[in-house]
Amino acid sequence: MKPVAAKLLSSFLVAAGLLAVRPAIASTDYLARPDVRSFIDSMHEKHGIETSDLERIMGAVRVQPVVVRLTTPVPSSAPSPARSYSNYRAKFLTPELIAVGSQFWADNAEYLRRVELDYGVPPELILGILGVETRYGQNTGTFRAVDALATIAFDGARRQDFFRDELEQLLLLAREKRVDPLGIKGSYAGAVGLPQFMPSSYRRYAVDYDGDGVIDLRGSAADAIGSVANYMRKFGWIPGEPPKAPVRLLPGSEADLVSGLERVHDLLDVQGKGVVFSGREPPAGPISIFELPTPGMPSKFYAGFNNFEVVTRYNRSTFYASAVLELAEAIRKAYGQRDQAFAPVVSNAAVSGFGVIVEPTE
Ligand SMILES: [Ca+2]
Repeated sequence: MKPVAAKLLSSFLVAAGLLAVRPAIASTDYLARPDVRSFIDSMHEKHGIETSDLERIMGAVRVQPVVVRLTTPVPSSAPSPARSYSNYRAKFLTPELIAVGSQFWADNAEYLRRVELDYGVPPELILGILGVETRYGQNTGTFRAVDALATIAFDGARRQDFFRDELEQLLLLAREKRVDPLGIKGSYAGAVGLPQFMPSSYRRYAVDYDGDGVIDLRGSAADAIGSVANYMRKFGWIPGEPPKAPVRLLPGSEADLVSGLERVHDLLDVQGKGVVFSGREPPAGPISIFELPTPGMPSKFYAGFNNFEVVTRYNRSTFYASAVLELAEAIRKAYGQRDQAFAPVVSNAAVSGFGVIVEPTE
């Protein structure tokens, strides 16, 4: 394996080399814009980054019309196709992706074992997320993160403030990592690396898990694994608790009970309204009731617990979190690692004499 420090240096040189041979595009127009100027001024004042550096970076931004298109909501007047969970899950629950995930588990077995001990997060959850996000690194994104973030921040249809903040975070991240921000690649929304962290999450939650002194979510599977586990733990993953359970609702009670992502229900309350749970005993705490619809078929309904909400902190979607958990379970079965997905862990996060799992020491 190539040392990461050398890799960073070479990617910096590649970026610099590209800049030398490629003429800047539309730089003067972009730098003349008041909103871009004000961003540059605030980056200089808040963080002390040289104005000339900021002008070099922002002057090199290539606005990406495709990014605007991909991030612009469809007008509500347009006919919207009925949402189908069955179609959504079919993109990920493929024999091919399950096989790649199992191989990824085998290749990174040591880190995935350790991560469960360190963070109390089961390996299959990490595999579900990395599979849905980037197919284990096959699709980490081909846009320059600066282009994607600046395009949405200054020419996007919505959430401009959010993406301006992420652009700020990206420039700070590049400074900390001592790489040229123009060399960082990501998705059309500026998400980076195997786990597709936004720059703010990268700075807040990413960890160096292979211990080489560098955090590298694109080149190090170990760093990606540790970082996703840290993210899940920080957002409140509770070791050993199931994320969701299938439920049966009384006919006609759907409108009253389905709450989507919101955990607004009390267990006894919904049981009083005729909701029947299957599987293990539901954990304590408020629950959501969500629906996975497929046109032409009866909807499936589930109760979402704390750990389901944690997965949706990665992406606010019941489809997303459900597919992640299904993929996780399929890979765990294929890998033949355990009898039960999301089983309680015994860890150096310490199980007390009374069987209560307590916080890991860091
Ligand atoms: Ca590392």
